[in-house]
Amino acid sequence: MISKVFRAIILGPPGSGKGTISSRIVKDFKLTHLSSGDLLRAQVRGKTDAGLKASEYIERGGLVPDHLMVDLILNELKGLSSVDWLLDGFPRTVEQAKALADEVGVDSVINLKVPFDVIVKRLEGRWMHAPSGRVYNQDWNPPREPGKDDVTGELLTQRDDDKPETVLARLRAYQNLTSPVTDFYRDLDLLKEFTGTESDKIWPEVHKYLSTVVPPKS
Ligand code: G5P
Ligand code: MG
Repeated sequence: MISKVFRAIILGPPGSGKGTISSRIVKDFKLTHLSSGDLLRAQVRGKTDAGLKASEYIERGGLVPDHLMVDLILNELKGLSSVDWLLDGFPRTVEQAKALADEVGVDSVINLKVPFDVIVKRLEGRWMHAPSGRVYNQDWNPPREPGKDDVTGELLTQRDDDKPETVLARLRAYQNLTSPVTDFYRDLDLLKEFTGTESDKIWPEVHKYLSTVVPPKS
């Protein structure tokens, strides 16, 4: 357990490995993982009002409107039993970053920098276990049994927004709207950037960095 509150954010373009690195952080540093994309997909599956509104933006590879996203995430954060968390995929615009800052402070912001051509290739091979958010890749980290989740044995699916044309729209949205979020956190002296093409090489660096900033575990 962590002895002092620690709140972190992981940023990076679609497919940069936020989910992959988050699952390793969560395991080693005992933070609660909150992925905005997983949260949205659960709302879409549950056909909630928010899910129905969000789905049209997600399908096109655009960003869900700020007010909807901010309400969803702040509400979810209030309901968490843990005070130590890792936000993955939020904030995605400067407006969202400001709305979060108005409610709660963060201690560290990790930014993954992975070239876009590497990303497009990766997303073609992504499979996921939608209920848990566990991600696989048919070439890089395949499930033990083809098409099935390692933990539950349930069927894996592909994300509709991983189609090549939607991936390009997501990368454009990232470039136009999400890149400025890194400047927001750089100005606050919270940003730590990691550049590379392989999560297995980025992860030891993230681990080393977090070990210097996360308060000792009791
Ligand atoms: P999401 O769900 O947040 P994205 O687009 O930000 O979606 P995504 O696609 O979930 O990010 P990731 O988490 O960064 O990517 O990457 P990942 O899943 O860990 O890895 C991608 C693939 O590469 C996997 O198959 C993995 O196994 C493989 N991989 C990882 N590392 C390596 C490696 O080293 N080598 C190889 N070969 N493979 C590797 O958001 C979805 C949508 O929801 C909305 C938007 O519409 C968005 O498009 N949304 C928001 N809208 C507004 N505001 C927000 N805050 C929003 N949040 C979500
Ligand atoms: Mg993800």
